[in-house]
Amino acid sequence: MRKKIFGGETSKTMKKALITGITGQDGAYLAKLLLDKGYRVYGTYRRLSTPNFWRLQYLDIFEKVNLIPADLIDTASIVEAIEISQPDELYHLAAQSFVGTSFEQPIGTGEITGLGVTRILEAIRELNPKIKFYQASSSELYGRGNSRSQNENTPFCPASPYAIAKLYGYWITRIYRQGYGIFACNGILFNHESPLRGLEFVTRKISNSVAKIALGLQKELRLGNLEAKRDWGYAPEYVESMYLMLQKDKPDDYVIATNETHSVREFLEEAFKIVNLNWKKYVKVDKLLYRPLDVERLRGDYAKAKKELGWEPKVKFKELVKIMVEEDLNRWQRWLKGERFPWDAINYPDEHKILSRQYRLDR
Ligand code: NDP
Ligand code: GDR
Repeated sequence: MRKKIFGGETSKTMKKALITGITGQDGAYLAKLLLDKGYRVYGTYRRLSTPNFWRLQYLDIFEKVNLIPADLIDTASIVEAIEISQPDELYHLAAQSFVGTSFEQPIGTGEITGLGVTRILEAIRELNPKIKFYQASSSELYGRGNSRSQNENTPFCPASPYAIAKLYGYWITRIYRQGYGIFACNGILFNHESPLRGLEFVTRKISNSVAKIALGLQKELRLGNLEAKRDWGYAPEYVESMYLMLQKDKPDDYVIATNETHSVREFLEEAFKIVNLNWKKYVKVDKLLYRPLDVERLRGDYAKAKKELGWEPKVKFKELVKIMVEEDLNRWQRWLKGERFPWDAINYPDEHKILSRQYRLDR
């Protein structure tokens, strides 16, 4: 057994949470939720040449969280993060989370998104098996299965290197729960979006582009498969389900979703409607943006979460699109007036500048 060390002064009653991936969309919203609940919040972040704390700054919680450098491929750094934070609850959100990139970096995705889970569970097992563990599982596990809607008993049929890495994470979580008695839960979350979503994901790519097109800053929007259907919910509500899972008496796995499904095409229509423009005039389908294999349709049945966690989605599809487009419009308007604030959009390169494996296959 390793020697345990204790982090900064905390009152005995104050709960402590460690969030891996605190710089990501869910990490930031979860940190805010837990701070509001009175937790002492620690979060791991990766050392980058330029800091990436804009989401924490955007939510005005940057000064309130405790940051620990750690990388999922470096076991020692994970052990260190747990030793420093001594958490009651560990929310494992860090991952290479973009399905498109997993086709470009299948091995790295396996290391980070798959094996990274075991590195954390092993550290918990060795340092303090009483730590409650949340694993960020995904609706991508269902992949290309053919059920009309998916619940906790639906068979998995992963369709990307990302999904198969998440499948490994899902099962290793169950194995540590059953084999070692660790309080470990899988939240099988369907797509959830927000103004803090990364710009490479289709919803935010659309909301950001619609805002720029409406303001005359962009001429066209290139997209891949418009027929893909997803069950899209609102991220701040989804992180609440993570917290609820770890407050139960027994660990279990839960689907978190809205039980609605909409296509990328519908998202486009709705988003352009908000700025009174006809999407057909601006959108081009680009086959380079198609994935080698895509998930066609997802719709999650969250009945178990409703019954056992009392969790339900409130923001549905149209409201979600509105929240995202209006926020991106507002940001670009503020930017044009000379206001400067923490924000990601100005740092992204145009997609046509990115040369990928698909680009080579196309030539
Ligand atoms: P993001 O991509 O926004 O955030 C991912 C986080 O992981 C970032 O903080 C990122 O750091 C960190 N990270 C990436 N690689 C490493 C690494 N090697 N070592 C340490 N940290 C790393 O994802 P989301 O917030 O949207 O998602 C959170 C989790 O939930 C992910 O595991 C995702 O796969 C899963 N998920 C997400 C869903 C969604 O719809 N959002 C649905 C279902 C599951 P950095 O900021 O430095 O890049
Ligand atoms: P997804 O999200 O793969 O479902 O994974 P994404 O928004 O990337 O894609 C959704 C669907 O839109 C289609 N699509 C495009 N996607 C992107 N990114 N860019 C495009 O230009 C484009 N055109 C069409 C895709 O082909 C796909 O069918 C997300 C991530 O958050 C995962 O981490 C998480 O596990 C799942 O949601 C649930």
